[in-house]
Amino acid sequence: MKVEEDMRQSFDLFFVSSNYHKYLEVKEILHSFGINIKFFKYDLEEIQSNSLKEIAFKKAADAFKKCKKPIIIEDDGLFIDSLCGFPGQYSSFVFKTIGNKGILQLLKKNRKAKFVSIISFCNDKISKSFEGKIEGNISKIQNGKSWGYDPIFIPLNMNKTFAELNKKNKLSHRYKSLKKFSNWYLHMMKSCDQ
Ligand code: ITT
Repeated sequence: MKVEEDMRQSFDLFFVSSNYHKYLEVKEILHSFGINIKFFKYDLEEIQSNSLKEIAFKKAADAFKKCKKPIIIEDDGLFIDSLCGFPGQYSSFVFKTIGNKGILQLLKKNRKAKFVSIISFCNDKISKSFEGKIEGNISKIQNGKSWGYDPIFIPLNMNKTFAELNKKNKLSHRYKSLKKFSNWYLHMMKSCDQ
């Protein structure tokens, strides 16, 4: 009953992105926390910055200006230790250019990496961000069929890539940032109602 109430309260929330794969994961994860979202497909403006948080903040402002409803956006990065954090904030561009094949060719022994997700919420009064991280390693070859870097990222203490795991949405960087967001959002919606 409580979850149904929360879902009704959170109905008018949009996920703004050009990436449908991200939307499907965000939708499934938020649904498990009792929050419904709708997709607003839009190619967000991305500033050049070393900070994912700053990029996310600007993306959220751009998304709210366009959508004119409460929105969330996400900015992600894959940070590889031996490449001094590359591709990091350039993950989208690097995937479209050299792709997983190119990344694998750059790596030798040290394969440590982490995925970072920043979820930013924005409405007419509030702008707020939530971060989630997952440590792991880059595989030696691509394993499994999925989107983005999923076929080459192995979460720490596991032996399968994100593409091969069926529980990705219960442990990913995205799951962690959305969990923090959901706690805050449901609390805020509840206090607005009182
Ligand atoms: P937006 O329109 O939402 O910005 P985008 O794809 O450009 O979509 P990002 O800038 O956040 O999004 O891109 C980071 C890139 O990192 C993304 O394009 C994927 O290639 C990759 N990526 C992010 N999260 C991933 C995940 O969970 N699994 C695989 N690849 C991921």
